[in-house]
Amino acid sequence: MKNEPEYIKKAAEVVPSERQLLWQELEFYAFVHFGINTFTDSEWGSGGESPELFDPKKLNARQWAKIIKAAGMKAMILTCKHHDGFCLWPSEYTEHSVKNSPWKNGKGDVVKEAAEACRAEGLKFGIYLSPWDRHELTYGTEDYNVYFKNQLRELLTKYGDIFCVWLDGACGEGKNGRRQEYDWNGYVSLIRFIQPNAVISICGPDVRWCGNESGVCRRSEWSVVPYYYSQYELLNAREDDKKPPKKIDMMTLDMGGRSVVKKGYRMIWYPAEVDVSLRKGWFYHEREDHELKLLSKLVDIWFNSVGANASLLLNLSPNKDGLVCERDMEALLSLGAQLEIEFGEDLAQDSEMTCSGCLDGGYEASNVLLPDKDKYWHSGTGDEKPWIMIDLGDGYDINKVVLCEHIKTGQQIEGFTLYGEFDGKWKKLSEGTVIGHKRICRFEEVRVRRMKLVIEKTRCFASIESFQAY
Ligand code: FUL
Repeated sequence: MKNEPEYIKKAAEVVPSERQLLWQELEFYAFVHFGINTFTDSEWGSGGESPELFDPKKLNARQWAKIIKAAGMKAMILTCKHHDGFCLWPSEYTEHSVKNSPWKNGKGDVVKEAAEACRAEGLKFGIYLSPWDRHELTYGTEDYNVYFKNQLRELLTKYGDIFCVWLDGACGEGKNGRRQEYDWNGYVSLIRFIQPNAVISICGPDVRWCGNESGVCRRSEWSVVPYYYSQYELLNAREDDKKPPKKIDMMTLDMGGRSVVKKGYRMIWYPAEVDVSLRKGWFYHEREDHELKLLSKLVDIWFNSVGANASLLLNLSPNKDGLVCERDMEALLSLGAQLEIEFGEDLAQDSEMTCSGCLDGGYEASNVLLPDKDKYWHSGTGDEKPWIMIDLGDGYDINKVVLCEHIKTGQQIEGFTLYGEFDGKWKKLSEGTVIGHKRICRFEEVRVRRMKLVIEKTRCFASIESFQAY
């Protein structure tokens, strides 16, 4: 029996909610930054822009959705209202919206078009609603909370299923700016009540910001982290002396390792999301037409997030016409094509699996080859270094192994080594720390028949839900 301290056992018992599990499956989805900034060529609008400026004559949300799908993404999150307060839907609660724009004679609704396009393409749809609002006069008073909840209610009731509500922690009011006491609990209750399956990201309890906007996550991206991280952005969004204490740092490298768990904090399931833009900025600017990320960079970002126990939120910036321009489209389609090539055929499918041992009652090693998410290998709790071995039946050229932990039973694995057998000797192919929802091990292509995954360190037991080889 593994003899671990109580704090480790407790951390190992933390599991995701049903909505987090559903979200986790998406892995790769799109942000769409579109709004008044698209027409003023800015990133942060002042709130003083005239709705008359908004006129995306060729707007085609179906084009966005088709590109998103072809790039391999599973959902779209639209900036329904950015910091400038301009609403992409005809909100009842403000005049600052599409209803006072020349686009479709004020009869248009971008949120509706985007939500419908997503459904037509089989994508999930999510909303970004900026808490910080530079236009709304009630901002800074209790009335703003009423306003914000009214808007949330509109968005959560009129556009079908919403998979995510993305609440941004940014605020640029500065020292002498307006201060808003946000009713976070009220927002959460409302969202839970209307759309219980929606995750609330960033300023919310379900999905954590990875800490940067450059597309990198940690070597050990723990999904189980101290509760206080879920409060960081809430405090940050106020922009005043109640800013988060310096010692809470969203950029810290170790968010959930043993040295953190040891301190006895309350731990929660709070997995990471990497948000990054295809372009330099979030909104479209012609001057940035030459600053798109290269395919190799995008592929790296994908592997280093989706393949490192984080999800990837990649941003598209439709232009003034309301279209994703040609070069952005090409970049995204190439990414989709590249991912298809990388994951053409899972060579592990018909293999034979053996292991160091397993828990009785249907937890054998061969489960890792079954698509059923509830079938997995469970090492039992007695083994210090459990292992699982795959025999592909013949030698195959392989450069990637995909590993998934059964996160429904918590995140347990702290370290692993992957070996390949060459002339009867085991050679290291890859090693790593956490596995979590997904870990993709990439290595120089080798011809190999047998591979062995050794779990070097785990909290209570080891579980593997899926083992794939490409
Ligand atoms: C930030 C915002 O200030 C940016 O404009 C953008 O929306 C990004 C995704 O989040 O906090």
